[in-house]
Amino acid sequence: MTPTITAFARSPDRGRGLARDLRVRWALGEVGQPYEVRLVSMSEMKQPAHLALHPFGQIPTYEEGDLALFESGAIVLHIAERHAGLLPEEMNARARSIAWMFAALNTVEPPLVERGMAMLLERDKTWYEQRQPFLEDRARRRLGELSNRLGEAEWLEGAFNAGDLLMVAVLFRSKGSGILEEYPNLSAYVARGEARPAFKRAFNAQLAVFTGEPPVANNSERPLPRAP
Ligand code: GTB
Repeated sequence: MTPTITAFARSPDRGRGLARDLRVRWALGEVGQPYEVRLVSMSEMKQPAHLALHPFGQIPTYEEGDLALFESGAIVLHIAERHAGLLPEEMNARARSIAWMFAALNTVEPPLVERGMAMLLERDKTWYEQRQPFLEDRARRRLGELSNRLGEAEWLEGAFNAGDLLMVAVLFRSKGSGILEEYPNLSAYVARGEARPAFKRAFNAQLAVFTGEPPVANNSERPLPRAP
């Protein structure tokens, strides 16, 4: 059964990879699973039909038969568990890959998001100048620790897996903000993720929502018509 995901009808970043449907599209692409996309507006996301799928009125969601999921991490884990290619077979290696998935979402993403949100939304606040150095330090500490662990390795835990997919997706959102570029091995790690054909297809498909052009390299994706 072809799953359906939801994505922004008009993403504030104009489809440049910040919205979290990117990681779900990427995971589906890595395992070769075609998918449909239902685009939702900001107001539709807060209506009962969408809230039934996502209690917090957000994207992405994932529907497959009678299964409905929210939270990008849970969705990527579901995809990785149901298809070969994103988690190692050996149980200990599999557990470590899942640990990296949690690390990406619970340990690395929060300080990066907090820093980014403050830069975006709080610049005119009286506390901004005082608070920002703390947020910068927290983000740098996490990136430094991750950079030390990755070292010169290509991926975090052996071959590319769902842990790398989520970590690269998290780091990618800070690309160009200056802080990621302070860690050349992390920049190179993100570049390796971006070079994967499934990442490119996912990125192009998200961008195509904004430009209105059909996705170049993902013929399996057919945006569904919007509800009247
Ligand atoms: N923990 C959830 C997950 O991982 O799935 C978080 C989901 C989430 O944050 N969704 C955001 C959303 O629906 C879109 S991704 N927001 C609407 C709302 O909460 O009302 C975050 C995002 C997307 C695009 C930008 N941008 O373009 O600047 C910034 C952040």
